[in-house]
Amino acid sequence: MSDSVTAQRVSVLGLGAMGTALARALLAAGHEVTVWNRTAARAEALVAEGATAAATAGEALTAAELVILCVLDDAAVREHVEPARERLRGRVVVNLTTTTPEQARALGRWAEEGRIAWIDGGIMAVPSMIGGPGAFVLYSGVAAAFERLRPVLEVFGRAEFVGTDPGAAAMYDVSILGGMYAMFAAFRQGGAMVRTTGGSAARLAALMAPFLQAMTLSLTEQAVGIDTPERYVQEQSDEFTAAAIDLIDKAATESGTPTELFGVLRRVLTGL
Ligand code: FVH
Repeated sequence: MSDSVTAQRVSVLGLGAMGTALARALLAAGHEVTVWNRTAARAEALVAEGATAAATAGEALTAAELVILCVLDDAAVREHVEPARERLRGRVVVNLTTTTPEQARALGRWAEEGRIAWIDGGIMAVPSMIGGPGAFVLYSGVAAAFERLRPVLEVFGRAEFVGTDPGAAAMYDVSILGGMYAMFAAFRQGGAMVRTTGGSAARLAALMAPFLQAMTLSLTEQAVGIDTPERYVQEQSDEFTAAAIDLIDKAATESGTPTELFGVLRRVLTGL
């Protein structure tokens, strides 16, 4: 534990792959951790590492001022927090379960009515990255509670507060994931295309990765076009972009690979 961080009592509910990694990071940082999982056996390894197992979800929810939830989905969160609203009053609940922004907002409203400080989070990491340099977590909701507990939350990875709307973290989360899936779809398409010329997806990966990495630098510039379109001077015209996409579409047709991706790209990127 660093000198500036006081040991906190923290409860972690949900000990799947991610919840276990979160609890382990808290233990490693010297916090007093109570854990609970629906299937109790999953808590055993953490207990051997110093955690305390709660017998019920209700017990875990009231064992600490800071409660972290990392279960399957919104329904699983509600199943356990709804019966405990009175007992959660005055506590800080950080929900790291993936939900939609609207589900996060609804939980935020529910918590506010019960005087619970609710923070929603989106984990931008896989379990093995937790506590490492590449991990970051998006948070939104009650800012004062977040700032107070920031040193604890930073044990998971960089802590990025993105707004007081409880749905904000989930919205950034799904937007980032959307970017990832769009990239994967384009890579899959490209892999199929290069194979028709005797190439390989492995070679494409080696060539495409550094190029895409360089292209990500233009996202900040393109953000101006979305945030303040009136100030944006577009570097390439929509006609140029549409023609470039049409050419790729034609190459896909010639190679006998699917083309549906390119119609979507053309519409989204150029509106033409
Ligand atoms: N794993 C990842 O890479 C991603 C990274 C981004 C964020 N996600 C989200 O984190 C939530 C948990 O994910 P996980 O990886 O820990 O998931 P599992 O290993 O499948 O564990 C699921 C846990 O949820 C418990 N659970 C399911 N239903 C209920 C319920 N009705 N009541 C209480 N707990 C429930 C399950 O318990 P059990 O099956 O062991 O009894 C596990 O502890 C998730 O939102 C990801 O989207 C992870």
